[in-house]
Amino acid sequence: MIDLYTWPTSNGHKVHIMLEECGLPFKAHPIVIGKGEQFQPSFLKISPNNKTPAMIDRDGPGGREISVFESGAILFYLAEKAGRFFPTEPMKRHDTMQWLMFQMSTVGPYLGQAHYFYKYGPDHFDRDKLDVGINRYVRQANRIYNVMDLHLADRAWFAAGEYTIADMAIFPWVRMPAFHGVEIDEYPNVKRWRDKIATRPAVLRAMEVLKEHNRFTKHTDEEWEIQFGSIQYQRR
Ligand SMILES: N[C@@H](CCC(=O)N[C@@H](CS)C(=O)NCC(=O)O)C(=O)O
Repeated sequence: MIDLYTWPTSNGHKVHIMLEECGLPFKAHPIVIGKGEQFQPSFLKISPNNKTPAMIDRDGPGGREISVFESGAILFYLAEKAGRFFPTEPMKRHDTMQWLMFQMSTVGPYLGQAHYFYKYGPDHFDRDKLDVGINRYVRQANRIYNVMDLHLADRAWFAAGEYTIADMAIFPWVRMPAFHGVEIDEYPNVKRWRDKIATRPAVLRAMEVLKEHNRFTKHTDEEWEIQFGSIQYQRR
């Protein structure tokens, strides 16, 4: 049995998708990041960077318990465990890995910063304090969509000519382009790819995981302080 400590955000969703696609039994334990549960000592033990998701597999390699943090590492772990969605043929495997790394190093971090400055920032700061960040990260978001759109112009999937963990990692990040100042119709290949994945039964099930916690209201002052203020930056 897999215990997944998670939250219904893009990084959580990619792991929910993989678990559902593989049919691996798991229990989702919510870590309420707006209340600071990511800083609890018990969570930091398995996720020292205080980020969701993190996973404990009671039946890991050799039947031993293992914990894994970082959503890309979790996808890689689950792919090896299930023997699915990460091709074994070397050329395909490296292709898949490079696009998984592209998600982890570029799509997630840059779009995440765009969310901070463009989507959340205006509720908490004067606009003139945000302009530098908005200019940089909304432009980066559009640059990244353009990279993806060109790549998908003559491909159905990101890597290996098949649906892999690279697609699962990128998909949740492009579900809400309005959060990072992107007009999806300007990137028709990304839109076609995204809309096809969105209808997969496993993906639909994955989007239900912890759905009751989904909220699109603005952060309260307390939530802001926890996620983006002094509580986030306390030394522990
Ligand atoms: N690189 C990490 C990023 C994870 C991440 O940023 N998780 C967010 C939710 S999407 C989180 O837990 N934030 C809590 C915090 O920043 O305190 C991964 O891919 O797992």
